[in-house]
Amino acid sequence: MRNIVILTGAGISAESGIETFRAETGLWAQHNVDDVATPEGFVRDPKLVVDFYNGRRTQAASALPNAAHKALAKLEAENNGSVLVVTQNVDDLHERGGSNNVIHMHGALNSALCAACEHRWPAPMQMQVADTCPSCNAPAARPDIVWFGEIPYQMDRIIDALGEADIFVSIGTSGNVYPAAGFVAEAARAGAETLELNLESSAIGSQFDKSVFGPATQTVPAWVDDILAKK
Ligand code: BV8
Ligand code: ZN
Repeated sequence: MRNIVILTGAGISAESGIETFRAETGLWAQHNVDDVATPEGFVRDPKLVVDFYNGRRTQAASALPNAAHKALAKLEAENNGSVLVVTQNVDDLHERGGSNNVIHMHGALNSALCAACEHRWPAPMQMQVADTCPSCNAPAARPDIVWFGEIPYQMDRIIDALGEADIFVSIGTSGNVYPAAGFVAEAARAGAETLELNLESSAIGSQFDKSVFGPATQTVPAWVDDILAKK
């Protein structure tokens, strides 16, 4: 039995055509993060924020899962032990690639959240600021996204899984955003082997036992084949 926890970031979806955040021409070069990804920004200009996520929802809907997403689904199906994907991504490419055990710690584009009663419902492709909650009727709809300063989802489940991991793999994340950037240390403390798969070393690259650099569509299927061969 071998329990595997995988943390993914924007890099795993890059080859599906979804922009990353911190690349020179990435999302944070085009938008001010304080305006579009904080609760304060949403209070100041809700339409700007809703439109930002409407655009990203449309982009994600036309993207397809790539070989890296599919390889992780194969790993989940064939590993002798649990496989949990903890993604910082708000697209649904892991699910469409075939993974079932996925935690969206930073929320999901295809979900809407009521700021008044916390009810969730499937987000329409184009949310409107005036959308009302189908449960309590309050005009308090917001994208179901964890903004800076908010607490990521399902932290208890993630910490438990890291504590039981035999292998922790970080794929396509720059290691700049906490608490996700702290997971490698948590997993190592619990005795897991740690591996980074990325185009280049991340901000926390030195904390991993091993690193493999290259595009996720190549490194992830190769790693999955390798680990399944060691069954
Ligand atoms: C919290 C919304 C408390 C979703 C996002 C000072 C020090 C330490 C921490 C803090 C601090 N000041 C504030 C904090 C906390 C803050 C934080 O970390 N700030 C940083 C910037 C300093 N964190 C928070 O506020 C979090 N909440 O801490 O709550 C708490 C926590 C736990 C328990 C109790 C209380 C909330 C964070 C949520 C942020 N939400 N955005 C959205 O719009 O999508 S963050 C944003 O960054 C995205 O969500 C994204 O998921 C996340 C991480 O980015 P990456 O995925 O890594 O993307 P990036 O572009 O950076 O990197 C891409 C990588 O891929 C690169 O390495 C590249 O080389 C690689 N790559 C590219 N192409 C490929 C590839 N790799 C392989 N193949 C390729 N083809
Ligand atoms: Zn409500």
